[in-house]
Amino acid sequence: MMDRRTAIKHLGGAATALLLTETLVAEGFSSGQTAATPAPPAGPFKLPPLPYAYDALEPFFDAETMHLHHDKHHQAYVTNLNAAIAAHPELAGKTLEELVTNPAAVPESAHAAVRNNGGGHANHSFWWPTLGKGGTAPVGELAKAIDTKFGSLAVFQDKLTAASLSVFGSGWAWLVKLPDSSVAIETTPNQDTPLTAGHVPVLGVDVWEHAYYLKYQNRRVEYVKAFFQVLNWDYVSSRFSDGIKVKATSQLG
Ligand code: MN3
Repeated sequence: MMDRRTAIKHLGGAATALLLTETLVAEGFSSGQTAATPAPPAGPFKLPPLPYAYDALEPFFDAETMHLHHDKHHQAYVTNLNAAIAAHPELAGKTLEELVTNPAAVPESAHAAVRNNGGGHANHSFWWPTLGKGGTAPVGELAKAIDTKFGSLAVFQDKLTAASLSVFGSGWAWLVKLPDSSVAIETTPNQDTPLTAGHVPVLGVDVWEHAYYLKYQNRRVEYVKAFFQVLNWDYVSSRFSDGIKVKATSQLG
């Protein structure tokens, strides 16, 4: 018995067109007037794998939230950023850091897409490795910088918590390294990143509801407390000491 493709070769005219259409539909392609949902462009940006198990931060950050947050929300930023690049070929070849630190180089029609999705990809790529339960306090140069600025770790944690609660709607609270190597707390709305202002994130709290609503509902303060339980102080301290600019850039690749 002939399969469909062999059959098509033996037919002509309208019959071929009809069979071809049916074959394409059967194989998952759209036909005629039915608009296909185009497959998202495969690159150039990729979702980095979560650097630990989805349940590694239990019971503070639950596995279901981690799946949704990483696999769906972060993936969506990557997918939408790739779509923006595909629609603006002049952006091809730019690194993520170039896109988020130099908005002037992005055409007006791509500004919002790159700001939101490039920022979302940068912020989340930065964020995942800063979690993971390593150490209970900053060490080395970061410990000194926090003490110099805030007086103690406890005061810093109170101020970062207050900053996290002060974000109206969606955004982030950050500890950043300033060009003079001191540290400061700042907040950004939506997926804006401190990198755009030349400030390098040291650690950050994602206060989008997608980060906590399943487990904590409207109790953002409990989520921020949980954040401090899963913050990988060893990692953020070593990033700070290692020449944070270089590390920040490589993390955005
Ligand atoms: Mn998020």
